[in-house]
Formats: sequence, structure tokens, C-alpha cells
Amino acid sequence: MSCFYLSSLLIYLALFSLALTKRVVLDWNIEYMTANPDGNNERRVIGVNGHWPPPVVHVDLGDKLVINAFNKLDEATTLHTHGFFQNGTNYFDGAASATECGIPPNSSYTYEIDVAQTGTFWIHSHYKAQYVDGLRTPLICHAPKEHYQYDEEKILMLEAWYYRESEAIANQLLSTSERIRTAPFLPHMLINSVGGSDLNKTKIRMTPGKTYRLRLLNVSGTGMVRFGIEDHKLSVIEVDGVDTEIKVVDNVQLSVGQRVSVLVTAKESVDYNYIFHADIFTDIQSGVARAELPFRGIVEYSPAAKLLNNTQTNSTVSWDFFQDIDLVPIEKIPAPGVHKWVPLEVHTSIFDDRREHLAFNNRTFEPPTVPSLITALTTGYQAFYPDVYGFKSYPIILDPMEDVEVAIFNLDVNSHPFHLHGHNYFIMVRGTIDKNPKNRLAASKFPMRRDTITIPPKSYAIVRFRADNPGIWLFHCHMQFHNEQGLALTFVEAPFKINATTVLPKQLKQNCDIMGIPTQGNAMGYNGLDLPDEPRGPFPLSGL
Ligand SMILES: *[C@@H]1O[C@H](CO)[C@@H](O)[C@H](O)[C@H]1NC(C)=O
Ligand SMILES: *[C@@H]1O[C@H](CO)[C@@H](O)[C@H](O)[C@H]1NC(C)=O
Ligand SMILES: *[C@@H]1O[C@H](CO)[C@@H](O)[C@H](O)[C@H]1NC(C)=O
Ligand SMILES: *[C@@H]1O[C@H](CO)[C@@H](O)[C@H](O)[C@H]1NC(C)=O
Ligand SMILES: *[C@@H]1O[C@H](CO)[C@@H](O)[C@H](O)[C@H]1NC(C)=O
Ligand SMILES: *[C@@H]1O[C@H](CO)[C@@H](O)[C@H](O)[C@H]1NC(C)=O
Ligand SMILES: *[C@@H]1O[C@H](CO)[C@@H](O)[C@H](O)[C@H]1NC(C)=O
Ligand SMILES: *[C@@H]1O[C@H](CO)[C@@H](O)[C@H](O)[C@H]1NC(C)=O
Ligand SMILES: [Cu+2]
Repeated sequence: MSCFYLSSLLIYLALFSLALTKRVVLDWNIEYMTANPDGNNERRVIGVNGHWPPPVVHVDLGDKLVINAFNKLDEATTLHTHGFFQNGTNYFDGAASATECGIPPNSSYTYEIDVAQTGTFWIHSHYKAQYVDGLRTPLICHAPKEHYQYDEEKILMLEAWYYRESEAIANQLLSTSERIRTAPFLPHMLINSVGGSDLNKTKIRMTPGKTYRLRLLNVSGTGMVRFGIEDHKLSVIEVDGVDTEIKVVDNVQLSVGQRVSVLVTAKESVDYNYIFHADIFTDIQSGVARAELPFRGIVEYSPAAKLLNNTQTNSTVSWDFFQDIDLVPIEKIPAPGVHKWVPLEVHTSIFDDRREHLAFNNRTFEPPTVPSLITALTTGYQAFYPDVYGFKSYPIILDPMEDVEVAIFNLDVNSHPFHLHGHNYFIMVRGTIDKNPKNRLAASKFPMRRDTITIPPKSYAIVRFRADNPGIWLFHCHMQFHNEQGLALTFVEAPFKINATTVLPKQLKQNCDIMGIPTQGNAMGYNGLDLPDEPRGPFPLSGL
């Protein structure tokens, strides 16, 4: 009897899990198009299957997300699922020069991704600063049962948009001429790929009595956005795919790469509509120091309702710094200890190639010729030596299961959002670089975890993670142009374990072959530590 029950239960469970585990197959032709998202500037953008913006992707926990990407551009491309750990599938992380050569023009690569996390993520190109030209889209991973109840969800993809293509901007910033380098360039705010200063263009429609989950994503190339709705409180419930206990705030701030979900309870009456704010502050290079570009839209209860306060009045949203260190994760995980300490100083300076670079410890990143993953798999015992990955990819070797503490001292005048691939890190401490202990905030026993952390100017943060995911994982500033200027390094996590478990997809090697990139050897494609005349610089003009 009990045996019968047990077996039927097993069959039932098997069917149940079959039903739950579905394959979401997307065929994506990645191609150029033109678009005019704010009505003021038509330009070339990168879309998918003749559509721009690319489609929003919804998946459920346990799904297999399969993206057959075909590259119709005239340069390489990749797709990175930002925030996914890619545990055991490092070769689907999409980080060009780290985990693949890139998809060459007229070629394809199939990303087969296990959906093992829930929350708000996004998919974007990880080849140069290419996603800034429009190849980015939200990736929403639904839980079978969400932790909080809400009636509806709305995605608000916030973005600083440029009228020029990413490569032109990168070239400007990396110019040897100071005059060109510092010429201002201003972004324009888009919400869900629509922009313009006309309040009526961007509306969030709400119905009395309902509770909404707003999924906010900052997918900019640079900048910081703050978001608030006049006369409404926001209840933070998720950051970067980590569910949190509710924290009620007036506004949230998101750096590039970050995501925040908030619950908003609608008003009981339809008498008024309200203004929401999604202001950019472009505390970026280029002369435009800390410009604030106000952007407003309408939370609409009824088309007939009056706007509460007209657009001329000052905001009723208070703009405190959005402190994420005191958020409390629902899933309590104690912080790892410290086996390895990685101190990183962040500087911007003019280097001896006469260009302005950003650097960790004065080492400015340049991609290796051979992707580091291929090097880890093909250099035998030497995969344990940082030098085989090339000096300029700034490799840091981690032992299996080692606890790593990264201390980031931002000595720069800009704030930077640092993103770690393959992990969430625990935020231990954040503070200003001065002698006043009051200006630092330490985490509790179960610190907040996220995949992108903002560090303001002249401030520092200490984060920790456990090396429990063998692979090549980039750590970089998510401001795309800072990344292009060299603010990146490479964690080579448990190289011998990668070798023991990884078989590279055939397509990955074929794509390297097409691009003429060696599929074995060190950073330059030679054996072992043979790196003839490897250029190690450039170096900062002063200080070294
Ligand atoms: C891609 O293939 C098409 C058709 O075969 C060809 O016209 C085009 O030149 C190719 N593009 C590149 C960049 O190789
Ligand atoms: C926005 O819509 C309202 C009513 O629908 C209208 O009164 C107002 O003029 C519009 N504003 C603009 C800038 O078009
Ligand atoms: C996104 O984050 C960056 C800083 O990382 C910020 O400057 C920008 O204003 C933010 N928001 C938008 C919409 O760009
Ligand atoms: C507009 O804002 C001001 C300042 O917060 C407030 O005193 C006033 O009542 C508001 N106007 C309306 C129509 O509610
Ligand atoms: C908004 O604030 C500024 C500075 O605080 C003030 O000068 C201005 O009069 C205010 N405008 C309105 C409409 O209240
Ligand atoms: C990887 O494994 C292969 C076969 O087991 C071995 O020949 C090779 O030396 C190993 N490479 C590394 C980096 O451990
Ligand atoms: C990866 O998977 C291993 C084995 O299941 C697990 O121990 C580890 O915690 C995972 N790491 C991450 C970052 O998901
Ligand atoms: C980097 O260079 C700056 C000057 O450009 C110097 O002050 C600093 O000490 C150097 N930092 C490291 C870690 O070498
Ligand atoms: Cu930066």
C-alpha cells in the first residue's frame, strides 16, 4: 500500500517537475536598425529580429533558457546574462576575451542557460561598450511563489542614452588630445526605450487599491539614476536578484547594472495624478561635472485627473543617499571569512601612452588575445601562474573554496559601480576615506548580497565572496566607458577545477577559428610562460 503510494507520488513528482522545467528557446538575429527613441535624434541601434528595443525575456525558476544568437553586425558580439552565476557553464557567461572569443559576423553561438536564480536581471552584449548602442533587455526570473504579494508588476528600464555610437564616445574618451577628451557629451534619459521631456510620454498607470511591483533597472553606459514618485512611499523588496525584508524609502538610486524592486501601493482615489522622477546624475568625466538631468513622467490614475503640483514645482521626494548596506536579505547567509585579501586602489590618470586610463593599482586592463578560459584549459599546471593570462588582464588566482575579501579604495573623483561576474558578494563595510569612524557603516551578521556595488568618490567598500564557482570571472566598473578605459580585472577561480569539469562547446572554438584567435596556450597563444615582448604598459605618467 505505502509502496504504491510512494511510487505514484514519485511519478507525480516526476511529471510535476517535467512540467515546471521548460525550455525557453529564443532565436535572435542581432542586427543594425535605426531608431529615434526620444524623437530628437535618429541613429543606428542594435536590435533583435527587426525590433528595437530587443524583447523583454521572462523565465521561471528551473527553466533552461536557450538563446540561438546569430550575429548580423559587422563586428563581434556576445550576450551576457548579468547577475547569473553560470555555475558550471562559464563558457555561457558571454564575457568577450574572458570566457569566449565573441561571435564573429555571420556566425552563431547558442547560450544554454540554467535559470537557477529569481528576480530582476538583464541580458546585454559584453563586447566592448556595444550594449550602449541598444543591445540590452530586462531578464525577469519568476519564482514559483514570490515572497511578497502584489497585483501587478511593471518594468522600468532606466537608461542614459547617447546620440552618438559607443565606439565614437570610447574613442573620444581615449583620445590623446586633452581638448577632444574633455569635450562634453550629454546623455538623454530613456525609460523603456522611450524618451523626451514631454511628461505625457512616460506614464505609469495605476488603479486604486492595487499594489504594484516596480522592477527598476539601470542599463546605462554611465551615470546614476534616482527614482521616486511624489507623495508615494517605495518599499524595497529586492536588489540584484536578492529578496530583502521591506525597507520603506522615498527614493532609490541605481548605478549602472543595478536592479531594485519596490512595492508601491496605489492611492485610494483617482482625483490626482502624480509626477515621478527618474533623474540622471552624470558624474562622469568630460567636463560635465555632476550634471543633474531631471527627468519626469506621470503616475496616472485617470486621464481626467489633475496633476498634483505642476511640473514647475519642486520635487516632494527627498533625495537621501540610498543606503543598501542596511538592507536585510530574506535568505540569511553568514558572511565568508578571509583567506585572501585583495586591496584595490582606483585611480584615473594620464598614462604614458598620453591617454586617460582608469586602473586598479595602476594596472589598466586590456583584453588578452586568447580568452582566459581557453588559457586555463590548455596550459597544464601553468594555469596556476597568473602570468600565463597576460599581465594586462590583471589575473588574480583563487584557490577552490577560498574566502576572498576585496577592499576597494575609490581615490577617484567619480563614483563607480563595480560588478562581479559569477557571484554575489557580501557588502561588509562602506565609508568615506577619512579618519572619522562615524562615516562608515558596517554590515550585520548576515550582510546584504548583490552583484553590483556603488562606491562614491573618496570612499571605500569591503566585499567578500567564496570561491565556490570555478571559472573566469571579470570584476569591473560597469560604466562601459570606464571599463573601456581599463577599470577591470580577472578572477581566475580554481583553474584546475575548471579543467576537470569543463568541455568547451564546439561552436566556441569555431568562432575563435573564424576570428583567427588561437584556441590554446597563454594570453598570446604561445606555450606556457612564453610571452615574447608582451607589452605590460601603459603606466601612469606620475607616481610609478
Ligand atoms: C555575411 O554573409 C552575407 C551573405 O552571405 C554577405 O553578403 C556578407 O558580406 C557577410 N558579412 C560579413 C561581415 O562577412
Ligand atoms: C499632457 O496631457 C494633458 C492632459 O492629457 C494635457 O493637458 C497636457 O497639455 C499634455 N502635456 C503636453 C506637454 O503635451
Ligand atoms: C545609472 O547609473 C549611473 C551611475 O552608475 C548614473 O550616472 C545614471 O544616472 C543612472 N541612471 C540612469 C537612468 O542613467
Ligand atoms: C504642491 O507642493 C507644495 C509643496 O510641497 C504643497 O504645499 C502644495 O499643497 C502642493 N500642491 C497641491 C495642489 O497639492
Ligand atoms: C524650487 O527650489 C528653488 C531652490 O530651493 C527655489 O529657488 C524655487 O523658488 C523653488 N520653486 C518653486 C516653484 O517652489
Ligand atoms: C587538463 O586536463 C587534461 C586532461 O585531463 C590535461 O592533459 C591537462 O594538462 C590539464 N590542464 C590543466 C590546466 O590542468
Ligand atoms: C556552484 O555549485 C556548487 C555545487 O553545487 C555549489 O557548492 C556552489 O555554492 C555554487 N556556487 C554558486 C556561486 O552558485
Ligand atoms: C598609483 O599611482 C598613483 C599616482 O598616479 C600613486 O599615487 C599611487 O600610490 C599608485 N598606487 C599604487 C597601488 O601603486
Ligand atoms: Cu567607473
